[in-house]
This record gives sequence, C-alpha cells and structure tokens, in this order.
Amino acid sequence: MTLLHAVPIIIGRCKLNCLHCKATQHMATPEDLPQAIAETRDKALRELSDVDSPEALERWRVTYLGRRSGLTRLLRQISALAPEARRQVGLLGNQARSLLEERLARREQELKASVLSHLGELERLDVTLPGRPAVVGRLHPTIRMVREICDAFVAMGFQVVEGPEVEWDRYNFEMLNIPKGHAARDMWSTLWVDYQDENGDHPMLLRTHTSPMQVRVMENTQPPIRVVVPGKCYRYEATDATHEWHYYQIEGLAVDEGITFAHLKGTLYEFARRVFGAERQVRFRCDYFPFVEPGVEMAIDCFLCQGKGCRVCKGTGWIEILGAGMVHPKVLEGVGYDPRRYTGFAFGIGPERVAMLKYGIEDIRLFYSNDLRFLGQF
Ligand code: FA5
Repeated sequence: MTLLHAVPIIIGRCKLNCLHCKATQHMATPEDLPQAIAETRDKALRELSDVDSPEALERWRVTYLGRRSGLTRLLRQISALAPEARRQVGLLGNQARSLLEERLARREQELKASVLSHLGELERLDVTLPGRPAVVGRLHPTIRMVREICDAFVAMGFQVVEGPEVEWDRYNFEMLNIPKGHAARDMWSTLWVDYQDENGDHPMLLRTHTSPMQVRVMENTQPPIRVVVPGKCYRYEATDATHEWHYYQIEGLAVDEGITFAHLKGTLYEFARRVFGAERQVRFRCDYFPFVEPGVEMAIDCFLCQGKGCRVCKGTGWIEILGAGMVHPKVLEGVGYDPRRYTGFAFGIGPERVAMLKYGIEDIRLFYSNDLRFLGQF
C-alpha cells in the first residue's frame, strides 16, 4: 500500500505540536496508521472483556470511542492522507470503530442481564422479610365517635337522620322559640350567608346547632318519634381547648304521649354508661335553652384532673358534653302537635367533647389541624 502524504507525520511525539496532532504530540506516520488502528482496536477488545460494571464500561467508552480517544485521534489523521490511501485507511478505521461500538452495546446488554439476575437472587432471598405496609386511610376520630354515639342510641330504638348544614333562620331560630331580636340569639354566634331576600333580610346561615332538625323531623312525621341527627355545626367564636368554630353535634329527639323528664335522664345515663363505662361521674344542672322547658346541661367529670380542676375543665372539674330538656310546648304547637297530648325530650351532644373525655385529648383544636401524628393514633 502506498501512502502519500503532504505533511510529515511522525510516530511517537509530534515535534511540531501542531494542528494535526491537536497538541497531543502523538502522531503516526501514514505507513503506520493501519497498524496503529488495528493495535488500538485489539487492545480495546482485550480490555473490554475485563469490564465488569456499568461505570467501568463508561470509562472504556470514553477511552476508546470518546472524542479525545486514541482511535478518534488516529481517524482524524486520515483526512491528511492522499485520496487513495484515505479511502483504504478510512475503511479500516470505520470498521474498527463500528466493531468497538457493536461490542460496547453487547457488553452493555450482558452487564444489564447480570445485574437483573443478581437482583433476582436478592429477591429470592427477600421472601422471608415482612412486606412493606400499605398506607391505608382510616376514619377521622370525630366520625368514629359520632358512629359510636349513634350506635348507642340505635340500640335504644332511635333512628339516624341527617339535615342541611346551610339552614334558614326560620328553622335555626324562629321555630325554636327564638324570634328576631330575642336575647338568646347571642348564645349562638352566627355565620350568616351573604344572601338577601326581597325584604332585605339575611335569612340564610350556617347552622349553629343541629336543633333545627327537631322542627324539620316533626314537620314531616307524626309521633311516636325517636331520632338522632349527627351533623356539622358552625359558630363565629374564638377557639380554645374546648371550643372550635366548626364541630359536630348529635341531636336527639323523642316525642310521644307520656314522655317525662325521667325518660330523658334514663336515656342519657344509659348513653353515658355505654360510651364511658359505669365508673364515670355524670352531673345534670339546670340550663336555659328557649326551645326546652325545663332545660339542663349534662357534664362528665374531667378526665385529666379527675374532677379536681385544671386548664381543660377551666378549673371546674367537669366538662359539659350536652344540652337537653323537655321540648317546649310552643315548639310542639309550631309544628302542629297538640302539647296537651304529646310531650318529648331533646338533647344536643358534642361528639368531639365526648372523644376528649374518652381518649384524654387535651385540646379540641387537634381534631381539625390535620396533624397525622394525632389522627394516626385513632
Ligand atoms: C345547643 O347547641 C343546643 N342546641 C343543645 C340542645 C339540644 C339543648 C336540644 C336542648 C335540647 P350548646 O350550645 O350548649 O347547645 O351546645 C351543645 C353541645 O355542643 C355542647 O355541650 C358541646 O358539647 C358542643 N359544643 C357547643 N359549642 C361548641 C364548640 N364551639 N366547639 C365544640 N363543641 C361545642
């Protein structure tokens, strides 16, 4: 093979440190170029058989096929050859490069396959390990409490019904013997809906208690009635350890001939016994609600201080959990019942307060602060 060249090319160190050697100072003479390419190719193939990791393979690729690799440098020199020699040596160079690329791809596949089979072995070893626990949701503690309380009343013959959270003034107040301007409206700090009727009034609100459902149920049913109504309520008030601005209530209503205050007390004692156990203390005290007469509040001795007085019970030793009383004759009349024939009792329980007592939760605000460390305990 006659290899002609216009520029002197020296094997070993390039004395010129010129454009052709790209300052690498390593050049081959035209006669040596085919042999240099073959030697580089063979050396690369020998080393490839020792490559045993993806990292080593990448190093090999950079060394033999990278832009600054020996082979690339040799191939660059081909352009300086005479046309005939350029064609022959170029063919040789391209074949060498293709061969190395093909072997590189093959080795890559082999390494991948061996990593996978290694993983397979590891998996076979892993079968004795416990599986990863699946992250599953659970019921919110309030909902658990609501269900538990409802179950206690269902066992005593009550039905469960539900009603709207956005309510009319008429049901939340007026039909419950709390007309406009009545001082008792202040007891229920109200969130009003921004809606005006034709008289310029704001008759719509977020219900402040579940008592409006007493009226809705009585309007649509005839005695005997025994219902419990769980649902969300809203009040525009400052929060503290026992007050939230949104919380649940469970309303209870029983109407029939001959219902007395003794039935009310007996039912609520039974509820307290089922939910808290027999050892917990229960206290009834007179209270005022315009829609009952007489009215009471029921409290349970504080779980934290056992009745001595602390921050949670505000020093009283008791935590109020419900308001109750005998349905006011005016309310019965309002729905068309004859109060001389029918009597009834009603109550409104705060399930978060019940859960606080039952599980020793010190702050009601924990229920709705979305802290999974708290919620995950139930
Ligand atoms: C009422 O809401 C009356 N509707 C209850 C009632 C029903 C009386 C039927 C008579 C007959 P009161 O405002 O006291 O009453 O609330 C009742 C219960 O709801 C309280 O005992 C308490 O457990 C709970 N509760 C009231 N306000 C809040 C609040 N801001 N945060 C958490 N729970 C509350």
